[in-house]
Order: sequence, then structure tokens, then C-alpha cells
Amino acid sequence: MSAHSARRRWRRPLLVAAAAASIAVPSVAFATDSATDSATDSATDSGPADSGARTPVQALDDTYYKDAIGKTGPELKAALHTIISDQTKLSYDQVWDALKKTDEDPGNTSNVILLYTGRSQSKDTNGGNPDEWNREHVWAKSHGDFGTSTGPGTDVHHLRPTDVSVNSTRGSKDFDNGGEELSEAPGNFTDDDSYEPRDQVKGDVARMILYMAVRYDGEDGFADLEPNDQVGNGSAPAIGRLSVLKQWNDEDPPDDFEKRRNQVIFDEVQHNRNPFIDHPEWVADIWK
Ligand SMILES: [Ca+2]
Ligand SMILES: [Ca+2]
Repeated sequence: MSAHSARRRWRRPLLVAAAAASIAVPSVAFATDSATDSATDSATDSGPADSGARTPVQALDDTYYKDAIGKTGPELKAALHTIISDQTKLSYDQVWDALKKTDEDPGNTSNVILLYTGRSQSKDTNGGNPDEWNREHVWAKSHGDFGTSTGPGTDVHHLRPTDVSVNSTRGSKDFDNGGEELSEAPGNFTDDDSYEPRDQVKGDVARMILYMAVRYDGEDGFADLEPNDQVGNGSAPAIGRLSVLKQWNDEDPPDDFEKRRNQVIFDEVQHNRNPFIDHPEWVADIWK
């Protein structure tokens, strides 16, 4: 961690140089990220590729998202499906190690941050006891019955470390506002048929669900996953409520932790991206 702090101090002058370069050469896209400073801090955590800060969104548009730019509605969704389906796939066992990278606490590299509680907890406390952490399927795996064979059930874009008993309380419920607050996870609410995550991860949850809807279209031997505006979807390959997820996407835009996570998955794990973290406005372009 001291090495980490030292590297962080080193980044400051480099950033100034980078900013100056972007003024001199306007096509360089550093300026597109208003949080360049903190974003670059996050990028220093992500391993050996220290010479390249996080790829700016404009550069992604010229490369990764090239075939989606200028499209909207079903055409945008179809283009994104093709782009993000080019990925490395994990076994369910490999997900443990992946989550230790993707959900690492930026303030303590021995820990992961748990999705619903926000608790920072040792990477080594994964398991099955109530206060250990396990692998939450944000798109509940019973919705489309995809299980944990390689595919949607092992896609780390929607798998997050969570407290075991909180994971069990969420169960396979759809997402909606309301219910009783969880004593173990303040800010999270649940009733008989839905779950409301804390405000800080509402947008994250929405963007994970909508990633799954674009990525899985019934072509891989798995169900075509789609959001709808209901709760109580049971085992149908659907999760609601879409109108609430859209609202959460607007209210909780991507923060540094979520952006870093997307970049780590792209660089080191699956080599594909969640387009809605890079372009939250695409949610409304697809689901009008
Ligand atoms: Ca968030
Ligand atoms: Ca779909």
C-alpha cells in the first residue's frame, strides 16, 4: 500500500503534463472526462498498464463503439449486442478471483466492497457463513434459469460480492422502490416481491440489468433476457421494473468505482464493456 501511495504522488505531475498535451493537441480526448483527476487515480490501481490512464470515452467511440455511434433504438441495441458479445468467458470458480480484482476497495487492496451493505471486507472472507461474502447475481439466475454454467451466470458485469445473508434476503426479487429497511444493510428496502438497493448503487444495479438485456439475446443456448415494468416475474427471463431502473440510472450516474470496475473487466477479465457505464444516455435511446 505504501507503493500505491508513492505511485499516486507520482501521478500528479504526469496529469498536469497530460492536460497540457490535450490543450496543445485538441483531438486527444482527456477533456471528455470531467473527473479526470480521480479517474486517473483509479486507473493506477489496475495493474501493469500504468503508462495508459483510463481510455477516454471519446477514444472508445472511435474504436470499441465505432459501429454503434449514430444509431438509436433497436439498431443501437443490436450493434451493442454484437460489440459486447466478443468476450472471454469465465467458469463459476474463476469468478471468485475476478471479483477480488473488480470490486477491490481502492482504499484497502486487501478488501472488496460489498454491493448492498457498502462494507469493506477482507477478500479472504468469501464463503457461506452469514457475514462472509458470496457471488450475488444482480440479474437473479432464476429469471431465465441460466444457473452457474459458463454464460450469463458467470458474467462478472452483473456479479458482485455481497454479504451472504443480505444476498439471501434479496433472493430473486425484482427491483422496485419501497418496503422495509434491512437492519443489516441500512438504505436497502424490501417487501414481498421487490428489492430496493441503497442510493449509492441504484444506478449500478440498473446498468447491470440493462447490460444483461443487451448481451443475452437468446443466441447462446440461454434465454433472451429483457427488462419489463413488472415485479413478481418468477422464472420468466425478465426483470423489472424498467421505469424504476431508468430513473435509478438517471439519479445515480457512474462513479469512479463503477468506471474502474468496467475498465478492469475490459483490461483484465472479460475484455468487453458495459456500454451504459460509458454512455448512460444510451439507456433512454434504447428504452424510450
Ligand atoms: Ca453508483
Ligand atoms: Ca436480450
